[in-house]
Amino acid sequence: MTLKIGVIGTGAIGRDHIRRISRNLSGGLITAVTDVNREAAESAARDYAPEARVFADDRELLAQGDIDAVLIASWGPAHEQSVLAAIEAGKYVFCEKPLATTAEGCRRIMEAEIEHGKRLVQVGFMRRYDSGYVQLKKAIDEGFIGEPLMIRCAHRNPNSAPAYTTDMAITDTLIHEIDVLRWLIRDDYKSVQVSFPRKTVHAPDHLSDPQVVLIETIGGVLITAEIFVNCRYGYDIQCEVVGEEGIVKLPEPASLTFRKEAVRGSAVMMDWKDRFIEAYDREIQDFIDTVSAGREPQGPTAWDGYVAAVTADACVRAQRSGTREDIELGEQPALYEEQAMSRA
Ligand code: NAI
Ligand code: ISE
Repeated sequence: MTLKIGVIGTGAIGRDHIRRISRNLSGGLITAVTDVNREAAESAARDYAPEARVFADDRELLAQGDIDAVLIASWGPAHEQSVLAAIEAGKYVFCEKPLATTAEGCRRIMEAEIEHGKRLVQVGFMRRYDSGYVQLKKAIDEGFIGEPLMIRCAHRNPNSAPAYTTDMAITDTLIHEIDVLRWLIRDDYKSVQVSFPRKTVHAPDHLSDPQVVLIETIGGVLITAEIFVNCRYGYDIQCEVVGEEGIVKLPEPASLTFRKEAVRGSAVMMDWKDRFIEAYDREIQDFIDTVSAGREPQGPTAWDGYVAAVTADACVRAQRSGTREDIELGEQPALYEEQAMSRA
């Protein structure tokens, strides 16, 4: 079966997902697109999905589009409304992070899914599909380093967009670590604290950059996560897990090594789109294959989106308070239990 997909939001990543579904992946066909910027939707359809009809908005797309599933890649604040409308229409949903910009919004989505009676939603936390993180997880699950004790990680971007703010370092950027680390060590978070080292001259006035987040898990693992979005030199994702018997480290992405003019080196990627290209392909292929077979999506769930939102909220509070902030998740609904911490 070919899965007919409607795309809501055709900016940078929406357009890229349309390209990958049309050109690289199998089993999916983009039949409908919409964007508040109609020209963006028309151009994405023209370039990569000539069969797609362009709709005025998400409601019209859901009501009139010939679709089995939607892929939501609009601005974060618009996600909740589109996800809820898609669930109401009984469509499968692949939603880019964040699932919603508030924990309450994520709760409303879980309630709608529970009411519907089965999981329809997969959240775009693609790092769970990255082969490096998958290797890390396998080593940890097999006890290769014994019990994990500490994690050190870094999320660095060469530069930030003018509208990027201090709390976006958490809600837009650290959110990937927030999701992937709890999946990696099958543990949830207890508290967070944020510290601000000396600010780089390359950050705009309104942005505190870099930041260091200290996260404690319920099991007692201590995580230090650096976010540095004007590091200049590249897009660099680091993760090292220290265990009782040894350490494991996220592999560096494959890159040509060279020796030239008395230098031995290798290039550092500059763009997140390239660094996680395989992971984006895999997560969306998995979504297409699973829901085409009539099964519930097996990637990150609405509960995972909710946990990320609650944790991000605590980090933003910690940025402001300068003290430790506790994390309270409440009970995990039964609908999400069997999948807890699994995939991929
Ligand atoms: P963007 O700003 O390039 O594109 C967003 C698009 O959504 C724009 O074309 C805008 O006109 C459209 N839009 C806004 N509200 C809308 C609505 N109500 N209905 C339809 N279209 C609407 O942003 P970008 O970088 O493509 O990010 C989109 C989403 O994807 C964000 O939530 C972002 O956090 C996420 N993202 C995820 C990444 C990942 O690594 N998984 C990487 C980059 C972005
Ligand atoms: C962006 O929104 C993403 O999701 C990228 O994966 C991330 O690395 C970047 O820092 C975010 O701004």
